[in-house]
Amino acid sequence: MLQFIQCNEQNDQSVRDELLAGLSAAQAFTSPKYLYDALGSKLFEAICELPEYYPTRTEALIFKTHGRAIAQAIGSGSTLIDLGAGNCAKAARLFPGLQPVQYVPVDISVSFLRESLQRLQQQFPSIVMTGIGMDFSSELLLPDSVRDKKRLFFYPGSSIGNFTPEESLAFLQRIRAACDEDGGLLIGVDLVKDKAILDAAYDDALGVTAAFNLNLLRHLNHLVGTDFDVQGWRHRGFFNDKASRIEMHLEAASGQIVRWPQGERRFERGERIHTENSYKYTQRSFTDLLEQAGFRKLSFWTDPQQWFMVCHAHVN
Ligand code: AVI
Repeated sequence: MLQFIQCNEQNDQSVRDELLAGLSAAQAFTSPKYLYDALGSKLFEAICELPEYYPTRTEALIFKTHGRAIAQAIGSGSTLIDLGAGNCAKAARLFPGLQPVQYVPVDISVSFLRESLQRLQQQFPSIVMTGIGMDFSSELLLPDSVRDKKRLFFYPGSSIGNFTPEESLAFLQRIRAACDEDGGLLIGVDLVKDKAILDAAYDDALGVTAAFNLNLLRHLNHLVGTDFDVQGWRHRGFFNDKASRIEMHLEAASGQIVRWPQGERRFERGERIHTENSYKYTQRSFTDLLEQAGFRKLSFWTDPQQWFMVCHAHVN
């Protein structure tokens, strides 16, 4: 059985209001979710192929090496809720081991899920599949057609790092609240490591991450009618070890006046727009966060270099 549901769609005016408030702030900023228009999503896929960007392949290695132990820790028959499912490929690799009863991919737009889910349903006809279009970063109200028994929330790729620690705690608490006594979370988390490795992963030699970051300006021009000139801006991506996070910024290469229908702003040379954070954790700091959110019985799997971690957190 295959079903598609669109939940909370943000309207164009509230997107414009949110973006212009960020661009007009003393320290300009935008939410990382605006990095992902059609081209941005393709550029992110290209990032995942880069030699410098270790998270994707390291997480895949952990699932390959420890897949059996992970499936054993979780057990079969779950309601697998895939947050930020994209093309559903990562979750599909878990189906043989986990044997979920229902698969619920969630992504910002339900139309994005349609094609992959139709293909997957043909491959796994016995799994009930319910695609949901929802921005789950601020609320997690699942429709009644999602079974409430043994929910397993799947959040791979270290996307939790793109929330601030406060947002992460609130997000994990919402997941905890949406689980029954047998529920849990399977999550990928990027770990603190040598600064040179982190810096290279977010400022690669080919300039793909730079293109991904700069493409935001084209997306903003489309969404709010700004007239950003991409050529006038430079990508900055580096590890801030005090805050334990990668920071991505766009820096004005020379003085820039940016205009939009009801306003404008001048950026001096060197002034920045903060476009993304990617927090890096230690096993200890992430354990604290999970315990604070109310999870118990934690299991961890990592790679030989301890660069990345997959964690299963059970409710009881
Ligand atoms: C999606 N997210 C986990 C990526 C990250 O590593 O924080 C986004 C990214 N930004 C630059 N490179 C990749």
